[in-house]
Amino acid sequence: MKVTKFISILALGICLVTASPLHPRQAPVGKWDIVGDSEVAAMHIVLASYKDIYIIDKVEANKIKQAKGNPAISAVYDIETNQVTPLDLTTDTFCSAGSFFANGTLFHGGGAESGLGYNPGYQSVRFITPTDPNPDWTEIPDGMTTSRWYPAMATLPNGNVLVMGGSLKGTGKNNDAFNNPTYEIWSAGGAPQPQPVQFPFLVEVMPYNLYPFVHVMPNFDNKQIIFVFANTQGILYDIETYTVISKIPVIPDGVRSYPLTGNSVLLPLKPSLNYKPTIMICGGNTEMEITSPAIASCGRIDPTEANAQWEMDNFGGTGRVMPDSVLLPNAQVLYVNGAGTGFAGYHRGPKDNPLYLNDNPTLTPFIYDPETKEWNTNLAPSTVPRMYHSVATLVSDGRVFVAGSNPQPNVELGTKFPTEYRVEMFTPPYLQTGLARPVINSVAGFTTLNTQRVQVTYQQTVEVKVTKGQTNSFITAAIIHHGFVTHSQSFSRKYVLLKVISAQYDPDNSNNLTLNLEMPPNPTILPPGPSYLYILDNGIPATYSVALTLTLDTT
Ligand SMILES: *[C@@H]1O[C@H](CO)[C@@H](O)[C@H](O)[C@H]1NC(C)=O
Ligand SMILES: *[C@@H]1O[C@H](CO)[C@@H](O)[C@H](O)[C@H]1NC(C)=O
Ligand SMILES: [Cu+2]
Repeated sequence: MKVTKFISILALGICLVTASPLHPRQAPVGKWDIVGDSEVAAMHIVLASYKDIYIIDKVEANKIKQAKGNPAISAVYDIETNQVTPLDLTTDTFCSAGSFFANGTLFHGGGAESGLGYNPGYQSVRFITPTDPNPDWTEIPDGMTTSRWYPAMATLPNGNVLVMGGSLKGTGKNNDAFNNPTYEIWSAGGAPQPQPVQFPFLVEVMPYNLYPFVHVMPNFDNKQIIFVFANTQGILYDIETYTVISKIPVIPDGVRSYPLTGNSVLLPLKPSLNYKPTIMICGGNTEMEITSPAIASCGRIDPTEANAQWEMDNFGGTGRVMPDSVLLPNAQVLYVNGAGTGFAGYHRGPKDNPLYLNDNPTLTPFIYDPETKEWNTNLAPSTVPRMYHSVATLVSDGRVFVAGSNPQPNVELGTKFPTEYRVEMFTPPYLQTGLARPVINSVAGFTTLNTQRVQVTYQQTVEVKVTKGQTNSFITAAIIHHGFVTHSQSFSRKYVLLKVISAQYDPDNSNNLTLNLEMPPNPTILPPGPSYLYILDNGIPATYSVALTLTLDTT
């Protein structure tokens, strides 16, 4: 009887959602607030807990100092208090990468030359465990046998971390002398030290192969298959057999990777589509010219399909280079930041008369609905230009943390495009409806949520108790693995919609529901390690998402 009631409400919910059209001529939606000061320029960020964001910069004279007295290049930003606490590092993290091991430790590697009391970071690997009582970095300065500046990373289904490409030295675009067309795989044991594996694809896509796009492909054969894309091309690659499975056709309209930086998203994976992986690559530029307009196109493709072809659209009608994308809890994609012209790099010329390589900041966010393929461009613009070295990530309360922008070799303030320390939160339209938000009361029996991560495993049915937000409830659930964000990339990021096995109103309180949710089928679909559970009522996310750890251990 309860179930019947729920199903009829569910039908109503669907009705409500599909009946609400876009109103392009109404007042813009979404809201920006400047909430704090990052103190350390936000070149790289990662969500470390429901409230902490780790910031990582390059060596430069940031506002705060680390314990031993030199400028901090890493810090914790607390989104509840907007307070910043420095973290200690000894090697330069300039243009590095990161991804979580299955055991919950963040693996971080690569960087650049020495300076301001820091050692070179080209071969460094670094570890930090957010669940430690006082998390801080440990480093192995010569951890990698080879130098990597601008590598990519991805957490593999077995919980190891793939480190892909990069160059041996800092460079605008890559060149043959600096190219490092190899990858290596770090295991959560750290030993034995991995040896680089040759990867000819990174030669074929020269010179635009830095920070290649890497996505782990869902499958049901327990295979470690990645999609790798750089410049204008991509391949499917089987890691265990060292085999190129297929080549994907050239994407139309121009170059999509550094320094003609575009953005790549693995769109939400859905059980109803058997986790079919659609990748969307947007923006970029055609040439390294300051006045060159950014590419106003996106291509969608499922690289696992035989004879896969790009399906193109106009990126909402505006060209962007260096766009940042955010997978929202409601399965839509938010695009923020970026420039209308130019490419990634520092300003040229004297400080008092600089020539910026990227200009015409794109201040208006766009929201893309992967299902309808529609763009909502009628959103409130930010007032803060954020171009080279800016970042964005979803946080647990459904808002979006936006920071950075630093087209400067060293900290520079009071100029047209300064080292930007202001932190903004973007409130997406789903938090502006005035309707109540659902509340997650317990997950797998735990009620003290977010004080510790709830451990779950693949395929497990997990009981979740929620208080619904609305009269005509339509409950959906998703898990998001927030990636490591830098240079318009979110390494390892995944969004997986969950199967709702059952939903029952509690007998004594018809505002409360008990849900049974099925966790994703396997670690090719969602990487093991830290993730966040989002519950939505009619597309409005719960007050907080819940920190989970997906474990490979089924005992
Ligand atoms: C996870 O593995 C890394 C790499 O070996 C290690 O440094 C770290 O201590 C481990 N973390 C936990 C929580 O066991
Ligand atoms: C039912 O909802 C109320 C109000 O949100 C909440 O305080 C309470 O914990 C819920 N009960 C259970 C068993 O989850
Ligand atoms: Cu950079």
